[in-house]
Formats: sequence, C-alpha cells, structure tokens
Amino acid sequence: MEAHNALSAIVAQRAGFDALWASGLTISAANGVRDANELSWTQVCDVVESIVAATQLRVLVDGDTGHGNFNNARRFSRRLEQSGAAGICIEDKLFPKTNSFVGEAQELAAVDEVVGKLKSILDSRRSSEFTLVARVEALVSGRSLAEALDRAHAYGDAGADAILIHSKQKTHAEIEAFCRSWRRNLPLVVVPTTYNSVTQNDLSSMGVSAVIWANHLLRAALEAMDRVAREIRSSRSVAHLDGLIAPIGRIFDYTKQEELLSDERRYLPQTDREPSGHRAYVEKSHTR
Ligand code: SPV
Ligand code: MG
Repeated sequence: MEAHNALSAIVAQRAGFDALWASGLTISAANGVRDANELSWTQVCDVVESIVAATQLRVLVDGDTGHGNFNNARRFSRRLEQSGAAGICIEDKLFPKTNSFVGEAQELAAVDEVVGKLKSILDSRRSSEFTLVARVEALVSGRSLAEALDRAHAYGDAGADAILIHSKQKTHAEIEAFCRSWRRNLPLVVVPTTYNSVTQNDLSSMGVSAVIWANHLLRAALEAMDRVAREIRSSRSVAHLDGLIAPIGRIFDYTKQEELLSDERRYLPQTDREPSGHRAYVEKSHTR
C-alpha cells in the first residue's frame, strides 16, 4: 500500500498491509508539487525516514530515475538503505521524470545507461537484503511487448531483484501478455491503477508476485478533505460532519498518546499535584 507520510503508513499498517510503497506521485502531491522531481532526493529521504520510523513495515521507495545518473542514484539509494528502507525501485526514464499518466510516448533511457545505474546501486548497497526493483516503462511509453521483455531481461541480467512492469491500459490484457511471456525466475511487480477491475488474486494467478496500490490513500484523503472543507465553508458550522471525519481520539490512538502518558508516569517525578505538562494537555483537550 502507498504511503505519502507517516500517518498514511500507520493507516496502512493498521489495515493489515505487510509492506509500503513510498510513492513519488503521492509524496509529491502531499507536498503540493508535481511528480516531476520537483522534490529533491533529500526531501524524499526525509519523508521516507518518517514513514520508516512510524511502522514496522518494509518500505519500498519509488526512486524514480535515481534523480540523475548512476552516481546520483547510488548516493540516493545508500541514504535510503541507511534510513531503514527495504528497497528502491528505479525506472528506465529520463531525469527529470514525468509521471507515467502524463502524455504519451515518453522518452526512455538507453538500456545500457539503466543497466549501469542498476549495477552501481547493487555495488554500493551494504546488504543484499536491500532490494533493487527495476521498473520497465516500455509499455507505458507505447513500445512493443518485445522491447518490454528485452529491457526486463537486461535489468534482470544486471542483477535486479525484481521487475516492475507498468501499464496504463484500462484492462490488464498487456500485463497478462507480459506475464505469459515471462520465463525468468525473477519476481514481477505490478501497479494496477488504470486497470482497476483486476484483483490481487487474478494477478497472482498470472504469476505476479507483488501488487502495489500506488496512490489510493492519498486519493481517499483528498476526496474527504475536499468534501469536508466545502461543507464547513458553506454551512459555517462543523455540526454535520459525523461519519466524514475521524474522531480526535483516533489521532491519539494512531500516534500512541497513551504510550507517552504511561512513559510520563514511568520517567517523570511523580507528585500528588494536579497533572501538569503533557498529561494535563491531553486530558483538557479531550474535553474540548
Ligand atoms: C508512483 O506511485 O509514484 C508511481 C506509480 O510511480 S505511477 O504513478 O503509476 O507512475
Ligand atoms: Mg512514481
């Protein structure tokens, strides 16, 4: 499941997902900018660090093109590994990247350039547990199935741990065709955003190993925020929002307020006086 900040990561963990996708699109959108490398890679790292700290889930980071050439990519990747991310996904487009759903026939990077970039990341990782996913944009860019397979083979030969094959068709037909032609013992990852009627079970039975729901929490939050902002603005009241907004108590729950209260009892000097400081704040804010 996609995460664009720590809270969305916590939501995904509570829903039972076992891994997170730190999405370039949704991290950018959450920061009010386009998915066009408008955020620097260190800004992406900062968000990833807060996501990693917030949950116990493995985090696969959308590394885009690596934010430059092989050298930028390996420095970015090293920092992500140090931050506790589980892996990075590198796509075969040009820096600055363009989101796959913007326009048609995007230019792809030359295969040997991508291969060098993948190798540099593999050579600089500290642990082979840090996963490198190579993303093939050939189908998204209107190239042939044969080219998509050739690219995937080259990235597999370079040492990638998995291949992300992306598609922006309305049905999963081209993904199914790719899977049928895939003979390698290398996991396939897919992102069913436009071909949204397919289920994870359907994809598994085609041979897909991992499914990324790449943007759905951000889109859910955006829809809810739009609705609530308009409702409050037009009614000049917050009286009719039941069911549209989470209770304040859920914020405390998801951010483990109780844990801090019990830690305060453990670590702060205890007195008979009225609760002060943080505890008083929480108790008072419950009554607001
Ligand atoms: C992302 O979530 O940023 C992705 C998936 O890369 S897509 O938006 O489909 O390119
Ligand atoms: Mg992306």
